[in-house]
Amino acid sequence: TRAEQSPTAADSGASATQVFRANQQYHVGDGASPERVSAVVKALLDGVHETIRTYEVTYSEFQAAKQWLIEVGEGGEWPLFLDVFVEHEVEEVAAAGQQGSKGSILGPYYVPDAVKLPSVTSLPMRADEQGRRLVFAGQVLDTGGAPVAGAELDIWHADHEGYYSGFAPHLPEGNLRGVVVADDDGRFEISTIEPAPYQIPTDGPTGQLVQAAGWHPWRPAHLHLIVRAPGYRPITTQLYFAGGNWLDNDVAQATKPELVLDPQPQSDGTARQEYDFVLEPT
Ligand code: MBD
Ligand code: FE
Repeated sequence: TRAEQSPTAADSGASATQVFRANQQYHVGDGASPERVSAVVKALLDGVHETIRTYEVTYSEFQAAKQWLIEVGEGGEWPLFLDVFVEHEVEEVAAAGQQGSKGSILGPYYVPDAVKLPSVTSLPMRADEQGRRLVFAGQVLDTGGAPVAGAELDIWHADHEGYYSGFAPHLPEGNLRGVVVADDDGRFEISTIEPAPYQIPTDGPTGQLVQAAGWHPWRPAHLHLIVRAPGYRPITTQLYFAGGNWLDNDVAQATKPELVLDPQPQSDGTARQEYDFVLEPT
């Protein structure tokens, strides 16, 4: 059961922080003038000050908040916390004016350099991988309707218990992750399993905050994808499942109506979903 083999928050937090550090080249102050740093940080602090006045925040609450912030860092949960509670807004701002398929947030559990796979393929999975079989097939097109030959679909998702390989120690490396290379017509057909909803670990500071506030810790089941090809803006997105739990109250507020799949049961016991992606030239 989940409780018996549940990876700790510290396990996934440490891995998420390590992966972020290994893959990001950003540094404090990058890309921003002093005027912009000042304006943005001042607005943020004004919000904090306003909240303190409005709610007459006490010294003990202030010190508890300080303690919590220290624990988020020590537990490696900044990628988790920020991607759950903040990234959706950054994505919405970035998406304004973009053409092509809808995007969504990246989240903390992307691992680059997954195994490359042919256009008709299965994702790497355990021999006894649980979950309904899903065949996800379609075509990558450009905004003019032309196929994008050789487009890459970098796909990753949680398993039947909501755990991600690379962040839960009991899962094999690379499980349910792959870079699928579309054929000359931009077509692909990916066999995998349907993931379960994702729960923020309850034993870490982010989970403790969620609990203390009486919120729920769930994201609806989802597939993650980055669809990319040279000369096009990569699309980072997530796809959800019609009728699934938490679809209408994702803790990360990252669902969009265009991103909901409804796989249809087939005679061979799999469920099949067709979905095309549209890339915008850069
Ligand atoms: C996830 O699986 C996820 O996709 C996001 C955005 C945040 C936390 C966990
Ligand atoms: Fe996810």
